[in-house]
Amino acid sequence: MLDTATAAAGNKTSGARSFDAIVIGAGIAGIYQLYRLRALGLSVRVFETGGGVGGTWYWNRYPGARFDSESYTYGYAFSEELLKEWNWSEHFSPQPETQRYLNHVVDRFDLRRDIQCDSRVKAADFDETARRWTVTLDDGERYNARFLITAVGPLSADTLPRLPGLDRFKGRSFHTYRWPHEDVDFAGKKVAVIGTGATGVQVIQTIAPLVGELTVYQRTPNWCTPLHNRKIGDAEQAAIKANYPAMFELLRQTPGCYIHNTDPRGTFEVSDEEREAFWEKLYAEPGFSIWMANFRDMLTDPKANALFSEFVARKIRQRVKDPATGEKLIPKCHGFGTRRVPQETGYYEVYNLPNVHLVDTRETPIETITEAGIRTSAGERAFDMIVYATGFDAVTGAFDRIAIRGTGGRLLTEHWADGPKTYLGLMSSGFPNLLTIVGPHNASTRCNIPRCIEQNVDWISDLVRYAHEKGVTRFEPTTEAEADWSKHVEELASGMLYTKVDSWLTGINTNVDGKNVRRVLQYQGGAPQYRARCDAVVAGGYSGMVLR
Ligand code: NA7
Repeated sequence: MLDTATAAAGNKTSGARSFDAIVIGAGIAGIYQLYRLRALGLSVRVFETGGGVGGTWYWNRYPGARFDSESYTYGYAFSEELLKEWNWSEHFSPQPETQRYLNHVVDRFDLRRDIQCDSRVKAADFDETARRWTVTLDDGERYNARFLITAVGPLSADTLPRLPGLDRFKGRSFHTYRWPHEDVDFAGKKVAVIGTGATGVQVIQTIAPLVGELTVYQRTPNWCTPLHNRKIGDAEQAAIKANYPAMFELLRQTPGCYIHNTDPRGTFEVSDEEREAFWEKLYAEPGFSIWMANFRDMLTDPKANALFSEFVARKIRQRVKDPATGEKLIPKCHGFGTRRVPQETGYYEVYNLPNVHLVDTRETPIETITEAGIRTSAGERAFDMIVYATGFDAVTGAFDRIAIRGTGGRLLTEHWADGPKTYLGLMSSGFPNLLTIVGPHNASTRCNIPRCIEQNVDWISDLVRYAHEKGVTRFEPTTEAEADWSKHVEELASGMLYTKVDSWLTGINTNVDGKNVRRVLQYQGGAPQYRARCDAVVAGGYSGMVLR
């Protein structure tokens, strides 16, 4: 039996069917987009699949889910009052607090009345005569609007492993994204976790002390580094708030809008002692400093990358008592930082516990899920629960799950069949009046995401206001501008080591047909450069676009 999150109190609204704008998704992006469009005096309806608001932070309620961005860098920056009144209790906020925060924002700005939950959009069709989008929900209800804005998130199309027998298992099983709303009791239970990405790591380190026995099925180990989370005391809280203006200014300047900035030195420009001391310092620092504030050539020079990977490998060997298990936990096929770096708290020490077992599924592949548990080539183990921490059809997956048809009835999935084609990662040719917050080719998925979301939303809101004021009823990028942007995005990524590695960052998902070819999904020039490109388009009178 596969458990799924049950819808919490829904709030289906009725009434008007025609709006100035429709937004798909009520996560961080959709909430802020609604706020901005409402301020322009537009009529807006937000459709949200979940039973409540929050997107990522509504669905991912698995044990141990928390930020890996510093909390105070992650909250919305658009309202000084909000910044002043909200206290983050930890440097890296746990999911329940983040969900409370997003609900607080929705209520504080009276946004809930325009958000329709329990409403999955299954199709969107552009009517060329009316120059409007018609949106169809799962239940067949239809709505229309001049502007359609997707705020569907880069990691919202969850995927189960492609294994036989998933439905046969008699115990409880969950994908981490579909975690039940009620508490799950792990006491004394035999639990399996499949998947060791950022999510699997958070689950594993959290439930290991609670369960009877834990078996981790690992296909590819990752380079995990310490999060160093801690509570925020009163004095620190006051200091963080006093520093907000300077901090947000810094976030505007760093490539990923984190408080961490790339070290300008090259790995081999310093002495061995200096390098070692620098890396020890990074390992002892909180958050993504080790990934974002490392030497400038860490993610482009294979030799620099190999040397630092060896440094992290030494840490893993020191922390895991059994040498054979330690070796299994050290990545051999990719270097540090070429996949998303999971941030951990005692993750490696979990494997020193007598009730925790590690199964390397490359040595002994999973053959099937059985009624009792999991069978690999080495035999069967019985479980009470199976946790699928098996990730997402990333970035484009959520778009693939909606039949979005532009001019001539062309599907967006067809337009993107050989890889995304976009202008600024915000629009595609042949899909007029459609705007994609955090779309492919956007800087957002390499970013402290709310910071880039705010930029996307502000840019989109300015365009919508411009169109509204000037009586523009149809806008879209030219095919030339789209081709140029797509080429620019590809060029920026070339030479980066991550492009040669399979992961969600390169659009690989072994559980989805057609997602076996590596793609460039992210704008790699950094957020400041991306922002400048977006601003230049506006300064050029929306250059590269046709406005009618
Ligand atoms: P990830 O990082 O995509 O991790 C998914 C994990 O599941 C990864 O270890 C996969 O192994 C594993 N997986 C997927 N399918 C299978 C099958 N069929 N058999 C065995 N193992 C499998 O997703 P997360 O949810 O952890 O993290 C997503 C992002 O959320 C994260 O980067 C943060 O940004 C927040 P693989 O590595 O593919 O061999």
